[in-house]
Amino acid sequence: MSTAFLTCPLCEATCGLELTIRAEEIRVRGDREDVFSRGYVCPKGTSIGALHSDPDRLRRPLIKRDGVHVEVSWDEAFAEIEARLLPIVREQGADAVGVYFGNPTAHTLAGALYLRALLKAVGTKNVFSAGSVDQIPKVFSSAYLYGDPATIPVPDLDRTDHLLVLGGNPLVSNGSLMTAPDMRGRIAAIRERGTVVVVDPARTRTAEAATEHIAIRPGTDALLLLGMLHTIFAERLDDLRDAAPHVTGVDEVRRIAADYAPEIVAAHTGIDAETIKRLARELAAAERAAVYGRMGTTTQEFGTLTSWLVDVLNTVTGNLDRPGGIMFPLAAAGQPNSRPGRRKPFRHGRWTSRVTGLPEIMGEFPVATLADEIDTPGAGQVRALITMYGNPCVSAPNAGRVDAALAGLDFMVSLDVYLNETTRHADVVLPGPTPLERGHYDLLLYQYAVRNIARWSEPVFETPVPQEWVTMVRLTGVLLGLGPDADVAALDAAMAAQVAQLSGKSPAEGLTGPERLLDILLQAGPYGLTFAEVRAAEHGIDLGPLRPRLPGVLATASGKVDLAPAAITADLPRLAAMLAGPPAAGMVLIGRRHLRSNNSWMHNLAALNGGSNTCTVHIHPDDAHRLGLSTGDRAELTTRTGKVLAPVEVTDGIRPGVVSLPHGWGHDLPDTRTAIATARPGVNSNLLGDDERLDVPTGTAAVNGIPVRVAPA
Ligand SMILES: Nc1nc2c(c(=O)[nH]1)N[C@H]1C(S)=C(S)[C@@H](COP(=O)(O)OP(=O)(O)OC[C@H]3O[C@@H](n4cnc5c(=O)[nH]c(N)nc54)[C@H](O)[C@@H]3O)O[C@H]1N2
Ligand SMILES: Nc1nc2c(c(=O)[nH]1)N[C@H]1C(S)=C(S)[C@@H](COP(=O)(O)OP(=O)(O)OC[C@H]3O[C@@H](n4cnc5c(=O)[nH]c(N)nc54)[C@H](O)[C@@H]3O)O[C@H]1N2
Ligand code: SF4
Ligand SMILES: [Mo]
Repeated sequence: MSTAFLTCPLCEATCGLELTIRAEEIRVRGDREDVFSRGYVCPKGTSIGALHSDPDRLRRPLIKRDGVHVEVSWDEAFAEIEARLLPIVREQGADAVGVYFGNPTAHTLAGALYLRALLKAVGTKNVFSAGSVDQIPKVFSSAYLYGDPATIPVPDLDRTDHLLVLGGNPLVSNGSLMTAPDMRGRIAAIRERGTVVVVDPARTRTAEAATEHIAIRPGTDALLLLGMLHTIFAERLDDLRDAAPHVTGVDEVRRIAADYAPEIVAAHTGIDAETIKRLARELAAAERAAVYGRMGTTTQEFGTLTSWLVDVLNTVTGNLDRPGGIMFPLAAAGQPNSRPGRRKPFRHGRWTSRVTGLPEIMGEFPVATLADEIDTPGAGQVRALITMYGNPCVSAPNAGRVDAALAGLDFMVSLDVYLNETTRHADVVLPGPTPLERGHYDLLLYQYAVRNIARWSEPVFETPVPQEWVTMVRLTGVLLGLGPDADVAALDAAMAAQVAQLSGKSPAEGLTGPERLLDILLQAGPYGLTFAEVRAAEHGIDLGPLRPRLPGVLATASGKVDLAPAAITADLPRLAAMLAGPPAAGMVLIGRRHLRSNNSWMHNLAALNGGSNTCTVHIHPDDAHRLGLSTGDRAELTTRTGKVLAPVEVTDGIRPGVVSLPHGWGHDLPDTRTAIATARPGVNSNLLGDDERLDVPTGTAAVNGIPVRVAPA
């Protein structure tokens, strides 16, 4: 029997796990000595052994021959990629190759450290990621407020007395853009000190644990927040406190809010004016308050405006960069805003997408336009695709169209561990190690942690497949024209030498790969740690509570927080037009998550796919009665792009006029290899997702608030 400690890479909470390994059996519990998670674990974390042992998991590369995926050697796989991908680049140019990377990229060191070099080697403008069905509006608004897309303040959960959550369900999701294990415990602690208010069309678990739940009409959060701002200015409750010298644009925000009196926005939001005023007064009165918005505020039609207004409210109530308010974490490694020296202010739209003219943001186009780029002939048409750690056939809007587009490609290669809805289209599939077979450090997520933390976790088992960074470097070599057997060690060493030179730090002898890069980044980081020190602390290193970082954290041209950037306020007329029209009638569709799901890819574990984790339509009793639907009936949901049939669950946990359907299901497609998921497939909610309903400034898909027709099947 042996014991091992591991950072769970399955969501943003970064819990420490303790593994007990006896022969073939792996038992998992929370690591009670973890400096951050202190023993907390969720059902996904405890399934990490089952994930490691899943018989459906790919352990050899696959090539599609005559429509059937067969196992091949790594050399054959890379020879095939070279033979089929390079001619496309040569004949049609680099833009003919698209790249899509998905969510787990952010949860692995390979993704965090080796993706950029690969994208550079491809040299294509057609880069897409799951970010554009997720957090990009928050990234964008932060980039213009603070100057850098990675500079996103997080609620200082452990010291706040008043938390206002909009469109987030951290008790189920375990938190996002807010790395904070044990949200249940943290929310309970806030309630002991003060108040938690949840604004959500659904009465989620988080809403149930809160002091108050406000059931807003989807897509109207920007109006609610403007109504609150209006009250704060009208009643002279605004006070920036210590942030005041570092902020410009307050007067413009005041002018903007003047048009949005609570009485004017009430009908659209479904929240009465007195409640809006009370929410504003309570926020302003709290000594330490934080407003936090997540998926429901970003993946909706006004994602950018809403994300921006969340921070505006925090700022004018004196809660920016203040203990108990929203604060900027100081990560130990790899955080752009802790690098010394002047950084260039953020810009977007340096180029636009070929078919829909959408602006690039951080070198990416919205995934909502991926199918356009594949389907539309002409110079620069995407004819080959590289996907890694992603399942756009399930996760992207108008998924049916994405699926058809991928089927029509000339060549596709996927780095993935399952043969699923997306990778079934790949000509070559390259698997990677399990979370138990690779070293891990949460380079990205610690940049959003509610406490400053560093924790390394050592691989528990040897891997039967190459480490993913090795596969990525080898693929990079192919694209650089070095052939299928490029010297991975030499390429890696060259990369490390470059990073070392830029930072003036030298890695310890004997390290290679991500460990070597991490060593350099840690040494160059604000705490001057070394990889050896972090590795030695198997329960992590606590670097303390968040500390004020203004103005040094800023990279805007003015050197101040730009509270009313034109790139954002330019979208206000669209909101005003919505407000000028009548409050929306008709039903709308939103999404939901379950504690035992992880987007589209963990339904193949029996312990997670079952019980209350069901793919059903939640509908309010009033709507169900009107439509003649009861629990267990099947409903037909129809939108502009598609139609699905799913069982109904009548519940007063959802607002009238709104139905919810979880995403990540629809596992009944042919040619996949996920037996357990396929046996209980659910339906793909993104067949209903509209690739034309976007948050306009960023092109992020509004997967929430989709007009839908509901009828008995
Ligand atoms: N309607 C609707 N759509 C949504 C959402 C929603 O709320 N509603 N949520 C959106 C959000 S927030 C996100 S982040 C996206 C997610 O969108 P995606 O990232 O496209 O989808 P995932 O389901 O996370 O797929 C992850 C893929 O990575 C693979 N994988 C897992 N571990 C590894 C590994 O170690 N190595 C490799 N190579 N592959 C691995 C899995 O097999 C799977 O194919 O979905 C978005 N889509
Ligand atoms: N168990 C589990 N955990 C996960 C994931 C998972 O799939 N399963 N996915 C991970 C990923 S990739 C992410 S990005 C995070 C997401 O983390 P969260 O954002 O915390 O999770 P969601 O459940 O998407 O919460 C969005 C909430 O917004 C509400 N909502 C929808 N439309 C609106 C609106 O217009 N206004 C308001 N105010 N609310 C609205 C929904 O009802 C829902 O409760 O979770 C992560 N953690
Ligand atoms: S909350 Fe997230 S990090 Fe923690 S055990 Fe669950 S999946 Fe893993
Ligand atoms: Mo996400």
